[in-house]
Amino acid sequence: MGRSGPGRIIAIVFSGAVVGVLSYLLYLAFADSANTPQSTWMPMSDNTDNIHAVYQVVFYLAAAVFILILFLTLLFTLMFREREGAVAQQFHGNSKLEVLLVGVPVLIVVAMMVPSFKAIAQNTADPPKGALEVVAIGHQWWFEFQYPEFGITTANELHVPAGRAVSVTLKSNDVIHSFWVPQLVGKVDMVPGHTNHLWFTPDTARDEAYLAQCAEFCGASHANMRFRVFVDTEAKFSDWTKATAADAAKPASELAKAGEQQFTASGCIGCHTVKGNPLAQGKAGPNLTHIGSRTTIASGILPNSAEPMHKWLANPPAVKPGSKMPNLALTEEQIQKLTAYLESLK
Ligand code: HEC
Ligand SMILES: [Cu+2]
Repeated sequence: MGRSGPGRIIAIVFSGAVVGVLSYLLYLAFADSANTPQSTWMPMSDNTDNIHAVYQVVFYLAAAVFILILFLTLLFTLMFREREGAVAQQFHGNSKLEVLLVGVPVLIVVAMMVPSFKAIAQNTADPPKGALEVVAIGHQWWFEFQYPEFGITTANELHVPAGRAVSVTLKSNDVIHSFWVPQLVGKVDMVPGHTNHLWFTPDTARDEAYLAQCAEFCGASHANMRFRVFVDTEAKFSDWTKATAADAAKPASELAKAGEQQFTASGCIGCHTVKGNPLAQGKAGPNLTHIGSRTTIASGILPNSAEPMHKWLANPPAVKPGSKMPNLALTEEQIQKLTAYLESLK
């Protein structure tokens, strides 16, 4: 192929086709991941909208650079190769090209920098007045959530109202964790002895929870340290705060009553709080006052029903490696009582 005439056209078409097919295959490989529950391509709050605005600029610029460089590399390899009647060509000291090669990357960097600074300023600004205050505390390997305004302490399932800003104070009880709800708010670390802040305003209420997880390696069960965020309507959120601030329901069935006694006898009270039960004031584990109303247990890794609860109580570290809740060697009968009691804590 020559540097002019039909040879050049063949080289252009061939390079274009190869790069086109390659780009399309890459697109196919990743396109579907945009529709997964933890994809950042579906921002659902002001905070993630701001991040996504930057992400799109960076992504599409990077895609354009990738495609162009790939195309030119292939094209020049074909056009300027060594073959009969032609030597491989090298260029030196082309000042126009050099200005272009410095100028274009500078423009690209500026194009990414401007929206980045804008998003950083937006997301680190003070939260709007009247924001809902939440304190989130990272523990190995679960999340504690406190709502000072309502006197609520709960774990692993955060409820927030749609359309109202939520201001989260982040702390850690042990090592560094990171708070991340891909569709609602970007990562911010939870650092022991230091307080961080973030805020976001969820767009709309929906029944399905937003999946979230610790985003900073924090030990054996880091990957099992998940949580859920429920974005409720104002009315639903208000019902939830009332129900959750209340004392635990009194166990009704005989089995559940026996479970309440077992809860004391087995020493669960030393690590867990059940509001309304003066004996159960422990703080080392999650507050279990309304554990029966939650959708999941053990920081979102098991659904909340009798069978998984049974499995958890039988041997927590087997479900969650390294779990700070020890295997208490409970008998089958004790587990059944405890499960009935815990599931009754609505
Ligand atoms: C030494 C302290 C300790 C004792 C004793 C203890 N737990 Fe726990 N428990 C924890 C910790 C810590 C967790 C959080 C584990 C995790 O998710 O990694 C936990 C988690 C749980 C959970 C899941 C909570 C949630 O938010 O999903 C339940 C239910 C539970 N414990 C019940 C019990 C019962 C019943 C007993 C008594 C038989 C008991 N625990 C004894 C520390 C303890
Ligand atoms: Cu972690």
